[in-house]
Formats: sequence, structure tokens, C-alpha cells
Amino acid sequence: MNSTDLLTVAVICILFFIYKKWDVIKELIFSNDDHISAVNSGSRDIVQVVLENNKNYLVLFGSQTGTAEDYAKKFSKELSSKFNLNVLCADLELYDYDTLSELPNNVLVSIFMSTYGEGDFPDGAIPFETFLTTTGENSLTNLNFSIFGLGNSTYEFYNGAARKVLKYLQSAGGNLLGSIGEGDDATGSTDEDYLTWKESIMAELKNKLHLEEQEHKFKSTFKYETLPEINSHVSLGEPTSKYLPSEPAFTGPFTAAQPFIAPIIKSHELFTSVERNCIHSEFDISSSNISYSTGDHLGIWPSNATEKVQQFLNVFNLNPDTIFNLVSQDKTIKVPFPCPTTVGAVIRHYLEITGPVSRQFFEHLIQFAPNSSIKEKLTKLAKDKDAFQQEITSKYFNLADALLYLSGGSKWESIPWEFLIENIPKLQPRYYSISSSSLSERNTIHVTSVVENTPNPKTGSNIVGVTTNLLRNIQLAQNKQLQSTEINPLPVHYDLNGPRDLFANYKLPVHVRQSTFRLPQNIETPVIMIGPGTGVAPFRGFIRERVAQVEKDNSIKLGKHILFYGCRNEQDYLYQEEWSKYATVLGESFEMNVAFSRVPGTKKVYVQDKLNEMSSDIWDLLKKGAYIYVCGDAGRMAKDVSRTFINILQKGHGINEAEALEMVKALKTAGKYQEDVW
Ligand SMILES: Cc1cc2nc3c(=O)[nH]c(=O)nc-3n(C[C@H](O)[C@H](O)[C@H](O)COP(=O)(O)OP(=O)(O)OC[C@H]3O[C@@H](n4cnc5c(N)ncnc54)[C@H](O)[C@@H]3O)c2cc1C
Ligand SMILES: NC(=O)c1ccc[n+]([C@@H]2O[C@H](COP(=O)([O-])OP(=O)(O)OC[C@H]3O[C@@H](n4cnc5c(N)ncnc54)[C@H](OP(=O)(O)O)[C@@H]3O)[C@@H](O)[C@H]2O)c1
Ligand SMILES: Cc1cc2nc3c(=O)[nH]c(=O)nc-3n(C[C@H](O)[C@H](O)[C@H](O)COP(=O)(O)O)c2cc1C
Ligand SMILES: *[C@@H]1O[C@H](CO)[C@@H](O)[C@H](O)[C@H]1NC(C)=O
Ligand SMILES: *[C@@H]1O[C@H](CO)[C@@H](O)[C@H](O)[C@H]1NC(C)=O
Ligand SMILES: *[C@@H]1O[C@H](CO)[C@@H](O)[C@H](O)[C@H]1NC(C)=O
Ligand SMILES: *[C@@H]1O[C@H](CO)[C@@H](O)[C@H](O)[C@H]1NC(C)=O
Ligand SMILES: CC(=O)N[C@H]1CO[C@H](CO)[C@@H](O)[C@@H]1O
Repeated sequence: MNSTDLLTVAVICILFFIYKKWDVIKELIFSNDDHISAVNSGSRDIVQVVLENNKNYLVLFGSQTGTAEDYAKKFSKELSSKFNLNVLCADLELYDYDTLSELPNNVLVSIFMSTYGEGDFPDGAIPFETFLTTTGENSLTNLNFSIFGLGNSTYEFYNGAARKVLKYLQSAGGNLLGSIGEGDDATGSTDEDYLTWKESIMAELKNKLHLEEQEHKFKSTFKYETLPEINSHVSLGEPTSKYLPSEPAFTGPFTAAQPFIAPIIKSHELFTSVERNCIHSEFDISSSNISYSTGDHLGIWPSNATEKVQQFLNVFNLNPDTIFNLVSQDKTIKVPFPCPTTVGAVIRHYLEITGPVSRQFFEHLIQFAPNSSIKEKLTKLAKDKDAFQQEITSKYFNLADALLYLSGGSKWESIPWEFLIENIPKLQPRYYSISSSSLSERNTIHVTSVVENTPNPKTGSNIVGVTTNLLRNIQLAQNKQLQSTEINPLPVHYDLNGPRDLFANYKLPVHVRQSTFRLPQNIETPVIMIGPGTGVAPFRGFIRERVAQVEKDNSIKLGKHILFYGCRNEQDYLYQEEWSKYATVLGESFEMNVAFSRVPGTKKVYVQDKLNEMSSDIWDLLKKGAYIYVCGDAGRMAKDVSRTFINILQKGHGINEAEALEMVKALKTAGKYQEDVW
């Protein structure tokens, strides 16, 4: 070995040391844990991570908008606080499963899975599905598992993904503990469904594993320390740590984990009535490298309203200017947001402070009740489902409202800040069906959002949505109309400039999510679109796409494009002046039918009534291979429309209802009946 070789060996040794100790070194250098990167040893091998960290319980979740994640985390925390288990709570997206057959059979597994589309897995859990469908028969006999699914029974494939997980695991020889739990959004009972399932699974675990139950006491996962001053490493609410001034200017790639801060170059009000608002917003993505396809969704990252932030600070007597850092005590648990940061920034930008409160949350709060009579009341509500519904849920109380109501207006000072951070869900991006066409507006994304702002009959205040009211505030500020809101006042206000003026001049963090909602490739294929209310959004994109195609080459011959739109009256008729312009370009190939539901002196008409009226034309189009698209309300509208098509097929073919139902199902499976419903 000569001296160059020795040097090489030395360098390799040093590099290896740095690599091994990188976690520690990084912390020393940056003291700034990037909450996005994976936190384990870097391995994606799930079993290795379990073993390396001496975990004896595995909780896996597949989640699109955070609900399954939230329940998985609650469940994990309870297992560790109640039974002292050492739980790994893992996002399915961040691991590989090829070694799952080597998981020791005394490490039990619980899976939380939500459902999308036609019984599909959430985006990040698709590789897990691939693993499950390709793993051999009896390859997972070591697995003792339980499942909780999250779904909404208004969808046809209710809890489809969770049921598939069960089927696949059982055929791989896995052993189901208890029975599958299914949370149902439609009945608003997800929380109660979870509690019922959880109680029975925990009882079963306690029995099977001979676990000792400990008293329920909050123990933080993180080491908490306050810092004296704000520097360039301290987050003031930046969407991710990539946007901190201590980092080089972030230029992408932009993803669901790293949004682009998009300028809203234009926005305006679409309704002419005073009671309701619907905002058209145009996001400029030209400097981002983001591309989208017509029919995709835009994720918008909101922040909380100042009034709600203030209320929250008051109830818990928190100082927004406190600067703090969190360091995870467990390598497998990430800090929930960029740290260090401030209390004010967390409440405004990272926590979902205005959503409904869960009954289980009340149970955890009992230990912090300000006095004995409040404790008694809290305990009663935490145990009694009906009382909780009546006193809390039905009044649309958020956490702060509920606590103020219980304490008669006095503060809840003894609740530790760490407890709030760990138990309140993260503020999530909201999705919107893009209403522009990537062919005619490659660098601009249009969004059509109806503002959630309705009087609360029980309290006299308003029930307000976070994102849609933010978009309305931006629209009014941008068009200098803030003073013109006497008739329809703004229920809430926002800090539009954002952390370190990152959002100044009307910008918001956004990302594009690919959807499967796509026009047929063949322009001659007839298209039937049904989109009442804001459900018309993607169809504006579709029609603009066809207009752009015809303008590029007016010799092309489009198939029939027929749009069924519904609104209350002329005042909420979306994009009314645009449709005739599209018609002049598209000529006979475009036809629009409008159903008005609230025009005084006339009878209520819905889109499905219009469909029925035209059933013979529709039947003709279906025979020619028409594609059907439905967008908007999933609750009643999409079901009613589906039923109408079943009727039309039944009459057209002269078949019975069950056969027609099968045909609609087959159309859906073939992608010729697509739904974008929410
Ligand atoms: C795939 C997809 C596409 C979508 N496309 C569109 C679209 O094109 N246009 C569109 O307008 N919307 C669309 N949505 C809906 C959109 O994502 C949002 O859900 C909606 O705009 C409300 O968001 P928000 O932040 O304003 O309300 P949030 O703050 O999320 O509130 C949601 C609802 O809960 C109510 N609420 C608030 N606080 C409480 C409480 N304490 N207790 C009980 N209820 C409460 C609010 O009034 C509101 O109705 C789509 C959704 C999906 C999933
Ligand atoms: N959870 C709910 O109760 C609820 C209700 C409405 C909307 N939403 C949400 O808001 C989204 C869009 O709302 P929006 O404000 O844009 O719509 P909207 O203005 O409330 O409704 C648009 C049109 O659809 C009509 N409509 C109502 N029920 C229908 C049904 N079963 N079938 C066909 N048409 C029906 C409405 O008539 P009417 O005059 O009868 O209202 C109105 O003419 C929905 O997708 C949904 O997510 C929820
Ligand atoms: C666009 C959309 C499609 C959905 N499709 C289904 C479905 O096909 N079947 C079902 O049971 N639930 C469906 N749901 C309900 C979700 O699974 C449910 O809201 C769940 O709690 C979301 O969990 P997550 O936040 O972890 O993703 C759908 C929800 C949305 C918004
Ligand atoms: C897990 O499953 C295996 C085989 O199915 C079984 O032998 C073992 O006892 C189970 N363990 C627990 C804790 O249930
Ligand atoms: C932007 O797009 C170009 C071309 O697709 C690509 O080469 C480049 O790496 C992209 N930049 C970022 C930051 O994603
Ligand atoms: C507890 O606090 C509430 C509200 O401040 C008060 O009304 C109540 O009398 C107190 N009860 C006791 C036992 O101190
Ligand atoms: C479940 O679906 C129905 C119908 O779309 C909808 O009204 C309801 O808001 C959904 N529940 C939740 C919590 O998303
Ligand atoms: C009360 C409060 O939380 N105020 C904060 C609002 O957000 C800005 C930055 O976005 C902070 O500087 C304020 O302290």
C-alpha cells in the first residue's frame, strides 16, 4: 500500500464517519431539522427501521389529505402512553416493503388507509398496493394486523382501499386481529367509528399481549427549548424550510411537499348576488417550471385568519412572539413543521385551528381542566356521544369556541403548548379543480372557488372556511374593494403579506396534483359533461381546450360536446358571458343546457331533469361511444345523475335496472364515465 492508497483509505474513513454521524453533525451545524426529509437512518427498509430502533409495534398509514395520518398518529401515541409500547408510526410513502415477510411476528401491525377515486389507494400508497398484489400466497404468515379504513359512504367504492388491503393480506396468509374498522365521513361519524374500533382493538391487544395499562399522562415526543432571538434559521411560517432566508433561493422542483409561491395575477367576483361569493383566481406559474394538464387539481396552502389566531392565543394564554425549537427524542418521528419557529407562526401557518373538535380530544384534555366542575363537565362530554354531538358538534364549535364555552370564558392556561402542537392536526392544502386549459393558458392556472361563509344558526356568528375566505380577501384587496363590503362584510381577515413578506403582492403557495379527469384523445368522440355550481370548473377548462384546438386548426371536426350546468338563478350563473363566445368558435358541436333551481315563479329544475328531458339525444350519443364527466357535489348530485344514466340506458337498451347498473359500472371501470366529485 503506497501513500496515495493510505490517503484514500483515510478519506474514506472520515467520509464514512461523517456519513454515520451525519444526523448529529447536521444538527450541530444547522440546528434546523428539515421536517420534509425522512428521519430514520435513511433506510427505506421498513423492517430494518423497526429493528434498528427497537420498535415493538408498527402503525402504517396511507393518506391523501392527512385524516388517516392524523388517526394513525393518535393511535400510536395512545399505544405508547397507555401500554408503554415502542411504536413506529410510518407513512407508507416513505418505505419499501420487500422485507415485510421478515417482520418478527410479535411486532403487531395496524394499518390506516383512506380511499380515493374508484376504491383507489392514496397517491403515496400506490407502491404499497403494488407490493401487496405481487407478494406470494402465504408469504406474510408472520403478519398479525388490524385495519382502520377511512372513507365516505356516498362514494360507490366505500372504503375500497382498506377492504383491498384486508383481502390482499389475508390471501398472503396474514392474521386479522379483531375486525376491520370503517370510518364514514358521509354520516360525519369517522371519529365515533374510530373510537369504537379503537376500544375493541386495544382491549384485544391488552388481552393477547398481556399488557399493563398505565395512567393516561401526556409525555412530549420532542425536547422543547426556547430561543432568545429570531435569526435567518427561524421559521416565521414559511411553507417549508427551503424558503428560509438562511437557504439559497429555492427554484424547484416544486412538488406536493415543496410548493411554489405563485402570484395571483388577477382575481374577480363571479356572483352578482350579495349573499354568496364565488372567486375566480388566476395563478401565474411562468417562473416555476410547473406544468399541468387540463382536468388537474391545484393545491392551495392557506393560513389562518387573524381573528382565529387571536382567539386561539387568548384561550391558551400564549405569547405569539415566543421563539422555540423542537428536537425529536425518537429518530422515527419528525418534527411536524420547520423548526425553530415562533408560537404565532405555528398557529397561523401550521395548525388546523378552526376545524371541528373530536370527542377523543376532550378525553385527553381532562387532565388539564382548570377546575373540578369544568373537569366533570368535560369528562361527561368525552364519554357521552350524544351529549357531545348536541353541545359541541351541532354548534360548529372549533377547539377555542368549545373550551371557552366549557369554562364560561376563562382561559385554559395549564394546557402545555407541546400538547397542542402534538394533538392538533396540521393545516392542509385545499384542492381545487383547475378551470383553465393547459393548451390555451400554459402558464396560468385558473381556480373557481365558492366562499364558505354561512350564518351559524346556533350562535349567531358565521361558519367560515379558511382558504375560500382568504381568496376572497385577496380578491377584494387586489381590486381595492375592501371598503365596499358593508352589505356583505368580511367575516375574517388575514395577514396577506405572509412570513417575511413572502406572500406580498398577492401570492400563495400552491402545487399541482395530477388527476385522471381527461378529455378523450379522439376529438370526434362525443362528450357529455354534468357540472352544477362550482362543478362546472373543469368543464370551463375542457371547453377552452377545445376552443384552442379549433382556433389552431379550424378544419378539425369535433364530436358533440354537451354541457349540463345548474345554478340557482342568473346571479350565480358562472362565467355566463363566456359560454356564448365559446359557442361562436365551436359552432354546432357545443351545446349548453342550464337548469335553474330558484327562479321565483318557476319550478325547481336540476341538471338531471335536463338530462331526462333530452334522454333520446343522450342515448344517441351513448351509442356513438360518448364519454360522460360529472363534477361537483358527491353527496346527492353525483348519485342522482348516476341514477339518471341508469334510467336512460335501461330504456334505450330495453334492459332491467340491475343490467343498466352493471353497464354504468363497466363504463366507470373503462374510464368512459369519470367523476371529479367532492
Ligand atoms: C378534488 C377536489 C376538487 C375540488 N374542487 C373545488 C372547486 O373547483 N371549487 C371549490 O370551490 N371547491 C372545490 N373543492 C373543495 C375545496 O377543496 C375546499 O374543501 C373548500 O373550498 C372549502 O375550503 P376552506 O378552506 O374554505 O374551508 P375549510 O376551512 O376547510 O372548512 C370546510 C367546511 O367546514 C366548515 N367549518 C369550518 N369550521 C367548522 C367547525 N368548527 N365545525 C364544523 N364545520 C366547520 C366550513 O364552513 C366549510 O364549509 C374541491 C375538493 C376536492 C377534494
Ligand atoms: N354538504 C352539503 O350539504 C352541500 C350542499 C351544497 C354544496 N356542497 C358543496 O359545495 C360544492 C358546490 O357547491 P356550489 O355552492 O357550487 O353549488 P350550489 O350553488 O349550492 O348548487 C348548484 C346547483 O345545484 C343544485 N343542486 C342541489 N342539489 C342537487 C342535486 N341533488 N342534484 C342536482 N343539482 C342539485 C342547486 O340547487 P338548489 O337550489 O336546490 O340548491 C343549484 O342549482 C359541492 O360539490 C359540495 O362539495 C355541499
Ligand atoms: C375526491 C375524493 C374522493 C373520494 N373517494 C372515495 C371513495 O371512492 N370511497 C370512499 O370510501 N371514500 C372516498 N373519499 C373519502 C375519503 O377517503 C375520506 O374523506 C378520508 O377521510 C380521507 O382521508 P385522508 O385525509 O387521510 O386522505 C373521497 C374523498 C375525496 C375528497
Ligand atoms: C402472530 O401470528 C403468529 C402466526 O400467525 C402467531 O403464532 C403469534 O402468536 C401471533 N402473535 C400475536 C401476538 O398474536
Ligand atoms: C425545469 O425544466 C427543465 C426542462 O424540463 C429542466 O431541465 C430543469 O431541470 C427544470 N428545473 C427545475 C428546477 O426543476
Ligand atoms: C370553575 O370555573 C368556572 C368558570 O370560571 C366557575 O364558573 C366555576 O364556579 C368554577 N368551579 C369551581 C368548583 O371552582
Ligand atoms: C362526504 O361526502 C358528502 C357528499 O359529498 C359530503 O357532503 C361530505 O362533506 C363528505 N364528508 C366529508 C367530511 O368530506
Ligand atoms: C398574531 C400573530 O400571529 N401575528 C403574526 C402574524 O403573522 C406574521 C407573519 O406571517 C407574524 O409576524 C405576526 O407575529
